[in-house]
Amino acid sequence: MNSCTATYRLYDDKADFRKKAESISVGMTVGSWTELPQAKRESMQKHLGQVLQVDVHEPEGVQPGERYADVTIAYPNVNFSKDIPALLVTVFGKISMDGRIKLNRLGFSDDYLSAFPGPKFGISGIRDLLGVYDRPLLMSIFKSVIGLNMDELKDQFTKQALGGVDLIKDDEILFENEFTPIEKRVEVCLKAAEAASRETGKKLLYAANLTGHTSSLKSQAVKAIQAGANALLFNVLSYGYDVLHELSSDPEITVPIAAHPALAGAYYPSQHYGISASVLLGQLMRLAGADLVLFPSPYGSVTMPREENMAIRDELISSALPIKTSMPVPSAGIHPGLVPLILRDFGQDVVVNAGGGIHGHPMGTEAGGHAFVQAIEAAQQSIRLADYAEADHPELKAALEAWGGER
Ligand code: 1AE
Repeated sequence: MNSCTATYRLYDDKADFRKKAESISVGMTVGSWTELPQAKRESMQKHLGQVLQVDVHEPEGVQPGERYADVTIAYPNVNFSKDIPALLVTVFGKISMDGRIKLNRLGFSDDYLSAFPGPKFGISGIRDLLGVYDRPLLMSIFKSVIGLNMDELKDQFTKQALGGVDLIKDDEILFENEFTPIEKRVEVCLKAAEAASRETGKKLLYAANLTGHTSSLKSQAVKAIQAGANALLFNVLSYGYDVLHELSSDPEITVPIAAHPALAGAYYPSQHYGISASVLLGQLMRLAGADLVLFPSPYGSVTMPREENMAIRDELISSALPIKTSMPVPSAGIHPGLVPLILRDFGQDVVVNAGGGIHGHPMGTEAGGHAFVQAIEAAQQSIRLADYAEADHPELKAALEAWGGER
């Protein structure tokens, strides 16, 4: 295939959708077709977009506002360079502002894909780093850390680590600051991780938030890695996918990158406008090289319809792409009572991720981690959480009393 494809859903009560599709395929490629002289048409032919499919949805009695068509258009590779900004502007630049239209899916040509090495680690690489192959992973999120000094930060890190988590990530709102600059907090936290590991017997990855001006990100990342960083967190949408692509494919960035979804809600929730969650948080995150991808779950505090959530998961783990898979991290408002649902929907290759669901535990942060570990043990053995809690697992019991159990 020497084209990339884009599938849109267009809403209109009356439009001739085929005509609309033709006008997109021409307007977003050669600009105008009928007005071109014959000689020019011949030279422009290789650039012309092609309508591949138009499926109109207008059942009898369709209500005003509900008539739509799913339209797929092929865009010749020759029109754009092999980077995500060029593809996005080609397939959804101007038309993203032209009426009720949502970009629902992308199709990548082999030629285009050849410019994307994808995640350096992916699911298998992260498991190798942690030495954990037979269960979901558990991640804890630093909370209320703005303004903390290094000792206070270390204290919170240690409590999380002793809770038995596999990964700890910075809060995405912790930026470069004078009290806990990235290279210092990496140094302090990783020392604390070593000490905790001696007690828990578990390895630990700490994803430090990479922030600052775009031009300083690489040097910040290298500084963090030289200080011992073994993972990074990155707010992809505020910088752009190309920044993640450059970081993830840089040979000097030798650690996994966790992609945070901050700002994604500005793009995907509308039925009529924007870019679907599975393109934003599934296809593009993986293509740009995210090893772990955070996104809202169907069950927590910031929810997303289950079907959309499963579509993200499918894009992250699909074997259709010639690059490594990305680890799904359904997040926001996760507590131990939700673990059976997470495992039902994501299986074992998932990171159970919580901030408030760990620090807000009635017996404290460390117990919060233990409660999740116990919930994962129970769910893996198909034991009801309430039964497992009664069998001498007081941390899980307290968590279920605080937040409720499986539904
Ligand atoms: C969807 C991102 C979730 C996130 O980054 C975060 O900080 C969640 O915190 P909790 O678990 O909701 O407290």
